[in-house]
Amino acid sequence: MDFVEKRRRPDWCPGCGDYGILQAIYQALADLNLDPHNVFLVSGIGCSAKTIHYVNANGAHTLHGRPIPYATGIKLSNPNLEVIVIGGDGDLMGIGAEHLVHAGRRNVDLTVLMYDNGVYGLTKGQASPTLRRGVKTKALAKPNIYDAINPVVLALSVGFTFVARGYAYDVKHLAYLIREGIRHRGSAFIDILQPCPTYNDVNTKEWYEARIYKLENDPNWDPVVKSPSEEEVERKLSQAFLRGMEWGDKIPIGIFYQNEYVPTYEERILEKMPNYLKAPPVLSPLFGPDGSTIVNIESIIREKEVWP
Ligand SMILES: Cc1ncc(C[n+]2csc(CCOP(=O)(O)OP(=O)(O)O)c2C)c(N)n1
Ligand code: SF4
Ligand SMILES: [Mg+2]
Repeated sequence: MDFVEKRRRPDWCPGCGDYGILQAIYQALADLNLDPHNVFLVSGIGCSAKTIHYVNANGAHTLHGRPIPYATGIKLSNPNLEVIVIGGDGDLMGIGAEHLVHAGRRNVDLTVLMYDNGVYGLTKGQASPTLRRGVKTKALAKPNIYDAINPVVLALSVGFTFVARGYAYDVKHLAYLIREGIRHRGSAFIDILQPCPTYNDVNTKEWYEARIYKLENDPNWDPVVKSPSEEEVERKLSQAFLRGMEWGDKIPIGIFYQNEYVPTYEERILEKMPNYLKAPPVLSPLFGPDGSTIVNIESIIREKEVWP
């Protein structure tokens, strides 16, 4: 299938971390040698959400907070696609937090990339749910009075089976994390520390680079669950939580946890519909040979008594 090349150019502010993330996405997709027509990026609304227009693949720019349900529908109707969710920290930790929680429980084979800049960039710098209490960025009149959500700890708590954190300006390392997240069988969550030089003058490039370190530089760090034993899962989760809590003078990046022994949502469906992968909904014909619709939605709706 020919794919029309998208030619839109990024219009993020100079120095925005989103440029680094975009490069890492390009690198990861190229490394995996994925065909553009087999990749689907789904974003919410925000500066981060514009990413889908700059990648030569399928894309949907949806509603603020709703990229996860949209992506879940795409993946379940066509399980052969690599579906990647692009969301801001407002998108995924604020208005869409409930969707993130339930994505973890379901373990749908999605890769969620969260652009974590501590602010609502597109709407001019209000505090996002990841901004720490007491922090006053230049866009805030007074210091933030809310406590912050820790995205890594939240993702671990709700059942994501791959949890990592990257840094926008370390493109090579971030590309590696995105690649591993896409390869992972199950729901992957990557928290991406992303400087926003326009509105967040606290968590800057210099601030991060004085603090971040790589988990994998510790030769004893092993985040991957290698057997389905409860003891091993508990041990790997506990060490992931402990490292995930670390924030301040030292901030870890890398893979915190990976477990492929949890059945994916697609595998759970297979138990009920053995033909699901061979004949997923996307391949079901909508029209018969005479052009009439095969699926009569009205009768389904009436049957369920949605309409009187
Ligand atoms: C339902 C709804 N509520 C509010 C908005 C306004 N709005 C647009 S983007 C945004 C916040 C974006 O912040 P974030 O998700 O962190 O993305 P960033 O711009 O920082 O990348 C808000 C509140 C909207 N578009 N739709
Ligand atoms: S407002 Fe911040 S996040 Fe948005 S494009 Fe500018 S620097 Fe990037
Ligand atoms: Mg944001």
